[in-house]
Amino acid sequence: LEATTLKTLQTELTRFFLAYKFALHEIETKINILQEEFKLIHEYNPIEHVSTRVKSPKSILMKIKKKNLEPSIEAIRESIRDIAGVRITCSFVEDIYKVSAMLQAQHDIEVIDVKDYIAYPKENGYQSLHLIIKIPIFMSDRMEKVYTEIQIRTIAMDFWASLEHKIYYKYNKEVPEHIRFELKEAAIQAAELDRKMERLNKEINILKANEADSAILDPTP
Ligand code: 0O2
Repeated sequence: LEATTLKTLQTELTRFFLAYKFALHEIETKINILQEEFKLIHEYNPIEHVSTRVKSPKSILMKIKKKNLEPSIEAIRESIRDIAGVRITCSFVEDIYKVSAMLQAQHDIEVIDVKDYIAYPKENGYQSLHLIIKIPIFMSDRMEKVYTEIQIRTIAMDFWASLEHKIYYKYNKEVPEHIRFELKEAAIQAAELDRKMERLNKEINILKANEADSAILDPTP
């Protein structure tokens, strides 16, 4: 290959990955703003933590194979929509839908697809809400709309998904039937735990609201 061809390819690849990094910066800023403002207005933070990652070239190659894609930058850009990934861990299930609605309401975010694996968990028990979006990023000479996948889940869903991911890798995808069954059972238990914590939170909130009401009616300390 000619030196100039290689140089062009290098620039193209650098730009390719940078676009995803910039998209993640944009979304992180949006989430920080929502978090800060929500805390101020509602005295409550629905987000436990946020992480981002750009998919590794190796994982991109694996997806090209899996989807039988043409190995070109254009095909990858259009067909692999989770190269930029954001994971938002929320406190409660209802927070997931609140955060999702707040993001979807932003005009520069174009919602391409919503996969609700909470209402419809995957066969193995996986639960999360996935938003596939496009976000514009502005560079010195052009604007580009970049696909990003936002996964929103509770701590319990994240705990399950992280460990399930590890177990699958550890066993090289040859997981025996009883392990698959128990993993699914664990996912159901994680969902039960979520419902229990949400119920306890609601009960406490009612107690707090009643206390606040009686403090107004009876202002004596
Ligand atoms: P990684 O290592 O997290 O990047 P798509 O090709 O994306 O349109 P797909 O793969 O069916 O089709 O999309 P889906 O179901 O939205 O899943 C995308 C991502 O969700 C995965 O990315 C995982 O991060 C997560 N995910 C989906 N299903 C599972 C699951 O059963 N277990 C766990 N632990 N995570 C899951 P990657 O690229 O597979 O992996």
